Amino acid sequence: MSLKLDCAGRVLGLQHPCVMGILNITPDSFSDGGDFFGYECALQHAREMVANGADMIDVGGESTRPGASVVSEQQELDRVLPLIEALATEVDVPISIDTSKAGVMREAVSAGAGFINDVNALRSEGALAAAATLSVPICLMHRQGVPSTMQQSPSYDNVLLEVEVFLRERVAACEAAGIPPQRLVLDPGFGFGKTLKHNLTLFNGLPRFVDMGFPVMIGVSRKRMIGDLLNTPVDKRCQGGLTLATLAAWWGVSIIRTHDVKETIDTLKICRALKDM
Ligand code: 9MG
Repeated sequence: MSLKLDCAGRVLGLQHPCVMGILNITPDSFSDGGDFFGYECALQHAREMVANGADMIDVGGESTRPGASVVSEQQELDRVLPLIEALATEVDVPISIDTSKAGVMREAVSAGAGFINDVNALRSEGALAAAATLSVPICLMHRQGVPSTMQQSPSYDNVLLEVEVFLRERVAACEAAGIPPQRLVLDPGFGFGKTLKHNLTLFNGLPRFVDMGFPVMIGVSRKRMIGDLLNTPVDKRCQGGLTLATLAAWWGVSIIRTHDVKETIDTLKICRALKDM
């Protein structure tokens, strides 16, 4: 596995786990309740995450939370492009675009994004072909079902095996489309068409995904799996997320996607000190 990703000229070193700060520009975003909706607020929040040490920022204009409403390509572009343009000149960390739409991928990369985070693993119309023309890394995430119904009755015979097979198939599709494996990052997709038991099984299986030979990314920040385990509302799930980030980093996960940047960075510093001994 390569120990760095070239994100359109901004290099993300993967010798140690990286922190991806979440910037949702949606009125219904999952865990910040839309607090950062609005250009100025979002920009300020991104600046703070970078000042706190975020290694990259993930900009999303369409919520992927269960039951979220769908937005048009134009709405998504109107939300994300001004921010990507501003961030690309103001900060020097890679900017990721969280989208499944081919048109948004293209426009975001020409505005300065250097990484594509696709929760639909390039299965949307035109996405594979678009990603093949853009020389940036891509995160392929597993999801069962679609956001509006994915949590209604998720079902697997063997969740670990099925997620692994899915990711291998998507890697093969990327290779067939001309996307080199060095540009791929894999994500088992916690909370996307999974029960608590599925999520826990997948989490325990993280070493198996790491062994696939690609950088692995995870997103568990403030998610329901933590709320279910701790019986806590969204704003009281940071500690649970840090525990999971610690375990993931210990097992070799490369990128942690989180709302709680500063706390996650502190946690990873402790892991790194122990690993480097
Ligand atoms: C956009 N988004 C929300 N949750 C996510 C997760 O777990 N992984 C990735 N890659 N993206 C996510």
